[in-house]
Amino acid sequence: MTAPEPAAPVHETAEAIATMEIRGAATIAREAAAALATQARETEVDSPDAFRASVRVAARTLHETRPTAVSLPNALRYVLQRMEGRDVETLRRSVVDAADEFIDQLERARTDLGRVGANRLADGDTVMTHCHSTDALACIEAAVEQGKSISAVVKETRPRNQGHITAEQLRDAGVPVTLIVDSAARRYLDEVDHVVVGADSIAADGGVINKIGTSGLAVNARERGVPIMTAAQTIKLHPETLTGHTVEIEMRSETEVIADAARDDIGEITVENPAFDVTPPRYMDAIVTEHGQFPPESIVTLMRELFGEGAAEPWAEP
Ligand code: RI2
Repeated sequence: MTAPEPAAPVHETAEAIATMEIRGAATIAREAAAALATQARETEVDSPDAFRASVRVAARTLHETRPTAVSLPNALRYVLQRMEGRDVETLRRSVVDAADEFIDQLERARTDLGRVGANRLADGDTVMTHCHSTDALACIEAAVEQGKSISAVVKETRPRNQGHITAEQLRDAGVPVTLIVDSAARRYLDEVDHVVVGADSIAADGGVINKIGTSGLAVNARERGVPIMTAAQTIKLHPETLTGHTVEIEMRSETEVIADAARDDIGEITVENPAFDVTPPRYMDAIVTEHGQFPPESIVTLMRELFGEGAAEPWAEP
C-alpha cells in the first residue's frame, strides 16, 4: 500500500511553520491540528489503512518543521490518538472532530490561564515582556479586563523582533508600551513589577524553554528581585522529558542575524542563531497554566497526571 502524498494545504502549512509565517507555540499547534483536519477532508482512498497512513504522512510532514515547541507534537498526538473507525468516513469524521476539539481546548486554556496570570498582577503594575506569546498576553489582557491599569516595557527580541507584535497588541489593548532593545532590559528592571514570558516547552524538571534571551532576563530579574512568571498552557509540557530526553534547541539561519553583504564586509566569522534557551527552574517564580499556577519544580506532577510516564509517537507509524 502506498500512502498518498499530504494534501497541498498541509505542505503550505508546514512551509509557513518552517519560515515562521505561522509562529508561536500555541498558534503552531492550532494550525497543525487544522492541517490534519484538512488532510482528512481531502483524502480520497477506499481502504481504512490507506486513510490512516495518509493522515500519518501529513503529521510527519508537519512534525519535521520546527523541533523545539512541543505543542506541535502534542497537537499531532492528540488528533492521531483519536483517529478511530472501521471505515473511511468514520475515520475522517473522527480526525475532523478531534482537531476541532483540540482547537476549542486551546482557546479555553488560554482564557483560563489568562485569569490565573492576571491575579498575579496588581493595579498600577508595569510588566516586562520578551518575544511574543499569546499565553503571556492573555494574562496581561485579562488583568486589563479586570479593570487594572497595566503598563509594559517590551523587549524587541532580536533577531526577528517579535516584540513589535507584542507592542502592537498591547497598545491595541490600551496598555501604554515602552519598546526597548534587548540589551537595555537590566536597566529597566528597576522600573517593572513583573516579568511575563511564554514558553515553547517545559521540561519535567521545571526548566522553561523559551525564546533566546529568556534565561539571561530571568537571572537578571532574580538579581533585581523582580518576580518572573511563564505563561504556558499544558500543551507546552514536554512528555518525553519524563523519560530523560532533552529538548532540542532549534538553530535558525545565520541570515536572520546578519545580512550577507554586512557579513562579507566583516570578513571570515562564525555566526550562530539558536532560537531558544533553557531557564533553570530556580530562576522562575511560577508557571501559570489553565490548571492554576505551579512552582516550576512541581510541574512534573501535572505532567505525569496529563501524560502518564511518556509519550507515543503515532506519526512515526507507517
Ligand atoms: P505562545 C514563541 O516562539 C516565543 O518563544 C513564545 O514565548 C512562544 O513561542 C510561545 O508562544 P517562536 O515561534 O504559544 O516565535 O504563548 O519562535 O503564543
